[in-house]
Amino acid sequence: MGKLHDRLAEQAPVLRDKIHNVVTEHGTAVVSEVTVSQVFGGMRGVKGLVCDTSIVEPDKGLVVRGFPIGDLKKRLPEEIFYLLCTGELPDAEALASLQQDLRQRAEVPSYVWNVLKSLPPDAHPMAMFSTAILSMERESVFRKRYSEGMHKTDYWEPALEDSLRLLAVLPEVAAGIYRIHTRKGEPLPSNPDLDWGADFASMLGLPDPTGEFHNLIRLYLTLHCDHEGGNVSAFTCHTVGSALSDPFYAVSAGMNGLAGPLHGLANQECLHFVLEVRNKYKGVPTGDQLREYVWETLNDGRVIPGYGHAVLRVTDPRFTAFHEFGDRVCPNDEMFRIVDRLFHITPQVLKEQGKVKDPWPNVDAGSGSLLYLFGLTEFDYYTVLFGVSRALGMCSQLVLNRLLGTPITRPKSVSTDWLIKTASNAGVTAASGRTK
Ligand code: CMX
Repeated sequence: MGKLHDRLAEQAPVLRDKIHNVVTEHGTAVVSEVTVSQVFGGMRGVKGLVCDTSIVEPDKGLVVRGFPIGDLKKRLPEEIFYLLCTGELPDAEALASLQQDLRQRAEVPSYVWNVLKSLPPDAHPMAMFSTAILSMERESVFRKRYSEGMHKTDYWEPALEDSLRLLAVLPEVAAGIYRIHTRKGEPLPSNPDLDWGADFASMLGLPDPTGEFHNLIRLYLTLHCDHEGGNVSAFTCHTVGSALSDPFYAVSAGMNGLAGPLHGLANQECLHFVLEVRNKYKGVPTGDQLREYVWETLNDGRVIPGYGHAVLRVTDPRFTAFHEFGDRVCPNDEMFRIVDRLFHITPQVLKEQGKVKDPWPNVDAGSGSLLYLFGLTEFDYYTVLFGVSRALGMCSQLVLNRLLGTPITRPKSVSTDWLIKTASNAGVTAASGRTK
């Protein structure tokens, strides 16, 4: 393995010492407390997990290893993987070495295609994607080395090997799923002369006379790479990996969480909304029409897809990056103009309504319309694109956790009766949150 491996090997003792020292010196310090509402509320805001690859700041958005995501939008996804793993952007030599590592591992085993083609024709692309990843578990070097009795401090090396193997094949597998699912033809072979994102775009087989579709896919893969550790897919992958299940098991599990409508599936809803607007007004509505439509949607008790966020309180910088792309490449496209007009009107309406904590657009508000423009019109495939990108984050988190010797995840669950009793004994009424 190349320079990424060597850099991680250099960093390993320093990182382990850092964790050892903080636990030794401050092991009993309290960093978070948990209320009854949080216990019943999906553990929102409970600080009980470590993730060093990225953080989500309410007023800044995604920050990858200290870099706001907006500053990384011109970087290749491979560079982002190196950054996620090491905290450093690779120089030209390290990038070339990582790309070489990926190329050497890029052959998709033939059984993966047999498995995919044997699934029912109406299998969801995310079910195909997760199944393909799981079917490759037999390739795991981690499992083989573990059964041979590898030392604990070595876990990260085969975890990195498995991650590189998985990331190397994902573009071809995901593009093949697109072609099988949409019946566009046989999967197309990988081109070793292309970078990871461009190769993926090219294997989808859509026309790209200007090269901008390649740029869009690279951008998409970079922007969706990671979103700290507590989101459903990252946390699932983390938990499965903590049992020392290898990266094929863990990433496949993470993808099953990403497939949910409250997580990775939301992007297709946004495109649906924009299409609804276009169909209703037979093109781009005026500002007044759109304002009226947004109000109607809210008054019907529906949400405006692509707006609001659990953590963010500003326009998502990933939306800004897609918006800039649209401004440059397709400013006159009807769908993009609707997205743009919604951006100018929706936050004001949501503020007037006064319910949402975050009236600003999130990452999903514009990406689907851009994909649609380039002929990627099959909504149900969009989460697979998201998954290819998010595998960068999942794999980097797995490698770091094995490197740090992170133990098996095992929070304590309690019964409802125990909570009621404990909260009452503490003199707190769950309803008022005030001390009696
Ligand atoms: N349109 C209308 N109402 C909205 C809204 C929106 N876009 N976003 C939030 N609200 C409503 C909520 O439904 C809630 O209403 P009730 O009090 O009646 O239940 C109220 O505003 C307060 O919600 P919140 O605290 O601001 O938002 P949450 O943290 O509960 O939910 C999210 C966050 C993203 C699920 C929500 O904003 C939403 O449903 N947005 C639309 C769907 C969407 O774009 N999802 C993609 C998210 C992308 C990502 O997570 O990365």
